[in-house]
Amino acid sequence: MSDELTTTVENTWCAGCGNFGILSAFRKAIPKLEKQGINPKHLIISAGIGCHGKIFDYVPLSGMYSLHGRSMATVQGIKLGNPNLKVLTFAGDGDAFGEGISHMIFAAKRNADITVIVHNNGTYALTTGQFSPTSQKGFKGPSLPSGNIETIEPLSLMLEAGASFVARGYADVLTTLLILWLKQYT
Ligand SMILES: Cc1ncc(C[n+]2csc(CCOP(=O)(O)OP(=O)(O)O)c2C)c(N)n1
Repeated sequence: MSDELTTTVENTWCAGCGNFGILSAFRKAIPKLEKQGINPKHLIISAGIGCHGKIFDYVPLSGMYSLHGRSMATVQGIKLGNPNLKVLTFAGDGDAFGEGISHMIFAAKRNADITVIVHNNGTYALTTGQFSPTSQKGFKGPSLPSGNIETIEPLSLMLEAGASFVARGYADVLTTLLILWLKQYT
């Protein structure tokens, strides 16, 4: 496993995108977790479809791409197949709280022992900026030129559904959040 945890795939995210912070935080967390006894070979990842999903190509970990809104189900399946693995998926906010919202609620309800990292940019980025369930009120995009009038609070929703750990931070804080979460199971 390379120290930098990089791959040869060209990064095509737009300059300044928050996805870079999440990628960098994730790369920093892996060696720290390894020191705490979590073998990266036993950390399996997945991703939905969207800009966020490209992160799957940028880290040399095992796993499988999923479908839009379905990666929470994919990692639950992997976990069921081998409960000794740690499973983690990256999801967009459209992915997690639009198309995949039922998977999120049921995974939280049944305490599925999966980690979901939501790249919450408040828009459907890959498909050019339509509003998503977490878009701020007033957000204007190609599908809603007059401005968004409704939003949801993802953390309260997950807590209400029964999630055992929820946390939210700016992309760079993720290293700490990841370690905190995974540590409680070691
Ligand atoms: C079932 C399904 N519906 C719609 C699409 C089209 N689609 C691809 S990416 C995307 C939006 C992704 O937005 P988000 O999940 O927020 O991720 P981001 O691109 O912002 O990282 C959509 C609607 C799809 N691939 N599959």
